[in-house]
Amino acid sequence: MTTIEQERTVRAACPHDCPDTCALRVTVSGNRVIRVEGDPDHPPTDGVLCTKVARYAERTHHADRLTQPLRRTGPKGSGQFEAVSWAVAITEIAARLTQIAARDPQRIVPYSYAGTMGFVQGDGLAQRFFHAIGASRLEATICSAAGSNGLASVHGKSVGMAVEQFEHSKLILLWGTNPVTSSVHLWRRIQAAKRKGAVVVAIDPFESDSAQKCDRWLALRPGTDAALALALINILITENLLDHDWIKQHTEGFEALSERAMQWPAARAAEVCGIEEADIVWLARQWGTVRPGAIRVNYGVQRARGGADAVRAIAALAALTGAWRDAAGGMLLSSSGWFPVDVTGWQRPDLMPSWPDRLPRSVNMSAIGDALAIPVASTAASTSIPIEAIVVWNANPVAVAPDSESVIQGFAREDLFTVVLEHFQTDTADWADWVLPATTQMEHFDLHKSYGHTSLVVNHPAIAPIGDALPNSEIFRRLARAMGLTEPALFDDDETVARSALDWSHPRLAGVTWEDLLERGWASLTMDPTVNPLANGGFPTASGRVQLVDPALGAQGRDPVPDWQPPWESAEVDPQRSALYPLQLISPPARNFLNTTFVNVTSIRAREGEPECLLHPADATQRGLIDGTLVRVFNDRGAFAARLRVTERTRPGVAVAPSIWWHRDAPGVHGGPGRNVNAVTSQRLTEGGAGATFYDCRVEVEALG
Ligand SMILES: Nc1nc2c(c(=O)[nH]1)N[C@H]1C(S)=C(S)[C@@H](COP(=O)(O)OP(=O)(O)OC[C@H]3O[C@@H](n4cnc5c(=O)[nH]c(N)nc54)[C@H](O)[C@@H]3O)O[C@H]1N2
Ligand SMILES: Nc1nc2c(c(=O)[nH]1)N[C@H]1C(S)=C(S)[C@@H](COP(=O)(O)OP(=O)(O)OC[C@H]3O[C@@H](n4cnc5c(=O)[nH]c(N)nc54)[C@H](O)[C@@H]3O)O[C@H]1N2
Ligand code: SF4
Ligand SMILES: [Mo]
Repeated sequence: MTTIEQERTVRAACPHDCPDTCALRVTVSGNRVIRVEGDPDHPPTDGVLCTKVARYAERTHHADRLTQPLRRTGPKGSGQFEAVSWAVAITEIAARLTQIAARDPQRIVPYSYAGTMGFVQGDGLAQRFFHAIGASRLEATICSAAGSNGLASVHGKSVGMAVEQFEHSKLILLWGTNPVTSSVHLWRRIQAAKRKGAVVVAIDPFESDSAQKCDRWLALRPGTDAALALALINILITENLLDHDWIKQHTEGFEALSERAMQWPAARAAEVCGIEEADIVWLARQWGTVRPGAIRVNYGVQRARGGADAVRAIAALAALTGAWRDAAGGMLLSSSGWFPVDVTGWQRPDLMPSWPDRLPRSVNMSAIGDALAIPVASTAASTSIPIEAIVVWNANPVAVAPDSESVIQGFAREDLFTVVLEHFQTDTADWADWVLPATTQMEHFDLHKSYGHTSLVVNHPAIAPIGDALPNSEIFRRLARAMGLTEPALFDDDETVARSALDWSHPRLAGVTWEDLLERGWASLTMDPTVNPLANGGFPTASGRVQLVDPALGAQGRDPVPDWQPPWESAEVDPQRSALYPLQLISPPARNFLNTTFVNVTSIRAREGEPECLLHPADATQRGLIDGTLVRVFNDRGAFAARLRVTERTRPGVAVAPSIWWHRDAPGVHGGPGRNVNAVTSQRLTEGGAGATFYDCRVEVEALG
């Protein structure tokens, strides 16, 4: 007999690494997700979702979901595993970690990023666990480190204008960002502004889906944004398009910045950026005269050596014209600094053995290939403690970290103990000793902040776990117990962890109660979105002013005044490499994927087609290549195969490979295994923030014969 299950609706949050952090309504029947929709009452979501998450049922109930703990049976990387019970898995993993910790707990490295951005299933209990055992710390630099570092220099923290205000701006600069792809709700506001006559300018080497819809597209060379910003400042100064009053009251360092900008006449920047001098002058006059003016700068500008300084120079533009005076003026990189997060209560760094005096070493996740290169038998000094165990959750380093060949070599080490918590058998899970099935957002509780808006969003579980999957939080509780740890904070339940993440006495949470939040599913911080909170300064810097110059950088051996630093892989820094590999390669997010998430969802992947490499007609002709050819994109680090697209959407000298495909989805090169774009990217780090330099990468392209 079949019974018709009653449908119910559950309030949830999108867990993904996307500034929009949508509030979701999930329709469930029995233990099946039927539909996922945007919450019409949550202003930033406004009832709309991207195509990816609108298809969340397909991902949740995918036939390939991992449903049981798996123990490796074949050689590393062979993909041979056997299913075992949770009891066996936890006991054996705990025993091995205990053994390694007895030698030196710093030999254990946690590796996680933004598979889910929730306070509970992200870095909550997991960090407490690793802190308590004294494991190495992870420097979370793979995405936004350079930009955050630059922004902290200028603004003190990641604060900026309200996303709601963009629809009232008259001039919008989309600087290194493609919101049609990566922030669809912001794009809707920009469209509204356009309908009211706003001028929208894309500053991007690639004519992205957003750039195509802008009034102007300035196709600068990758990694030259600071040069452009300094030239704009130069013109603002020489043509006196400054807000002297605002500068005087709310900034510091104007003199030194002016001196620097005088070294950047438009002609010099035009040469460095590879754009027309007249376009620079036009843009400076627009920025200096049109109000309200808003800059949406995003992470595309900070994936090259000088990314932090690019953000600093761009942020200075907003200050110099007093753009902040207007509600719809200023700039936005990330809004996450508005949330009163209590990191100590949430992640409990005090559980580290000698906190706060001597902390365990930290490993930069953007150079994990190099970090894994040291074998356990190494006798080198303590600066190079070998990694003997790596525990991965919410991340897919084998596919997303730069310089894949070195990352894979590291994960292939026989003496490395690897545990991967996952939904699917990813490129990383392939190299694991243990694969543990984790619940998805549809199956666990969480609480989210956002880096694009200013409300908290709750995630209630919509269905029971698929198979034997467990939430990350529960897996770390069980490991802690099996390792004999007794600290009560390691066993807090999910709601307690969520509540611990915020400072509830903070004025921005005044009036927000936990009960309301649970019931409604979201709560806005108490900030008036019609008022620019930074109109009268009050930046979270030591002086409350915008720091056009950051004296503290001197002590770190960096220039206190922002300047352009040529990319690592440029003719200025490395002429030999630039001659061998004449093309700059960027690999921005593909519209239908979210990093490597969703690549294995059939209907979504069908929309992306196959791995592609875009080249300008001049570059294609020079190499005798035609559209549709299968090409090999390569340098001395590695190679990947892709379908060539010849198009004027990229500028001469720049190859574009929309990303991030799984390695296994790409055709192999010359009989080798499939590789994605990270086969060619480098482990060099940015000057500020020690971030990844994915778009600071030189390659050559040839037909895959
Ligand atoms: N659909 C989708 N959405 C996503 C993601 C995804 O993978 N897919 N990823 C999410 C994540 S993790 C992040 S961090 C954000 C990223 O969000 P954004 O940083 O806004 O990323 P994109 O939207 O790709 O925009 C980056 C743009 O920068 C351009 N660019 C590359 N190099 C340079 C440069 O040197 N200077 C300038 N001015 N532009 C440059 C690229 O061509 C691209 O169009 O998006 C999030 N949202
Ligand atoms: N070439 C190139 N490389 C890049 C970038 C680029 O632009 N170009 N972008 C970089 C950027 S901005 C980022 S942020 C990184 C992204 O790197 P990652 O954060 O590693 O992102 P994903 O590839 O989406 O992998 C997240 C994984 O977490 C898993 N996951 C999701 N939710 C859960 C959960 O609740 N529990 C567990 N256990 N697992 C979960 C998903 O199944 C997925 O496999 O990639 C970087 N790499
Ligand atoms: S990925 Fe972004 S736009 Fe899509 S549902 Fe999630 S938060 Fe919203
Ligand atoms: Mo990211």
